[in-house]
Amino acid sequence: MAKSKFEYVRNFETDDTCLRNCYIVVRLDGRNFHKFAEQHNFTKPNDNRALGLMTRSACSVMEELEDIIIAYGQSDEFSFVFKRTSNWFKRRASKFMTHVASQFSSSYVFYWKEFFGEQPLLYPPGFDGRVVLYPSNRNLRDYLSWRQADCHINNLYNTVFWTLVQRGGLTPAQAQERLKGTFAADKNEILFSEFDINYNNESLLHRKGTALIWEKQDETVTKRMKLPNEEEKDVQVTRSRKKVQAYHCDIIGDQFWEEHPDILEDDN
Ligand code: DGT
Ligand code: MG
Ligand code: MG
Ligand code: MG
Ligand code: MG
Repeated sequence: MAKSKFEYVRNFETDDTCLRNCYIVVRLDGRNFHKFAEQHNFTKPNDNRALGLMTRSACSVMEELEDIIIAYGQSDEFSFVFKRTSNWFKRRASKFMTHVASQFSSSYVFYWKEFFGEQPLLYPPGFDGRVVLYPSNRNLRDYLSWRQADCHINNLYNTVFWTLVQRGGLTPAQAQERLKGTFAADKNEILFSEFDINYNNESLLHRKGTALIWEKQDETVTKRMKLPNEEEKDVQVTRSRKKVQAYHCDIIGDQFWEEHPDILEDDN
C-alpha cells in the first residue's frame, strides 16, 4: 500500500512495552469517589451495592480481556494481575491500562441498575489507571498484601469512626479527635467495650475485600442427540468450564496460595 507523506507521524509514538517475565498489574481507582459516594447515598462505612457493582464490573474485565489470573478489590479500587507470560497487545502498557479502565467503567454504568435499583446514576463516573510490573512471586504477593492491609486499616478506622458517630452520638469532628493517635488494639477495644462489637465478627467482605480467581466448574447440560440408525434421544453431557469465583478471605498468609497453586507461575 502506498504511504502518505503523513506516515512519519507514527514515529512519534513512544515504546511502552512491559518488561518480559514480569506480572503486569493494572490498578484502577474511582475518581473523586468521596463525592460520588455522598451524591449517590452510599451507606457508611460500607455500601454493599457499591461493592457488588465493583465486583460485577471486575468480573466483566476478567471475562472480556485476556490473561488475567487474579483481581483484588476494596473500596473504590480494583487491581488486575496479568500472567507474566502474557503477550496480549505485545505487552503495551497503554493498551492494558486503557482496555481495563474502559471495560470497567462501561460495566459500572451498564450494571448500575442491577445493584442500585431506583437510585439513579447522577453523572458518569470515571476511574484512573496505572500499570506496575512485579518481577517475582514474592513482590506480587507483597503488592496484593499491601492492598489488603490497606483495606483492613481503613475498614477498622471507618468501622469505629461511624460507630462512634451513629451509635455513640459523637460529631464527626469529635470521633476524629477520639481516634487520633490510637492503634489497632485501641480501636478494637473501643468497639468491644463500648459497643459490644467484636471486630473479627464483622463481615469478611468488608474486612478482607474481594479476590477474584478462575475456577473449574463441572456443568451438566442435556443435549438432544441423533446417532446414525438410532432414535433421537436426550443425553447428559458434562463439561468443565472456567468461571470467575469471588473470595473474601486472607490473601496475605500462605494458605490461600497453597489452596490455589495454579494462580502463580513458578518463579524459575
Ligand atoms: P481520588 O481517588 O483521588 O480521585 O479521590 P477519592 O475521593 O476517590 O479518594 P480515595 O480513592 O482515596 O477514597 C475512596 C473514597 O470513596 C472514600 O472517600 C470513601 C468512598 N467510598 C468508597 N467505598 C465506599 C462505601 O462503600 N461507602 C461510602 N460511604 N463511601 C465509600
Ligand atoms: Mg486517591
Ligand atoms: Mg478514588
Ligand atoms: Mg481509593
Ligand atoms: Mg482499533
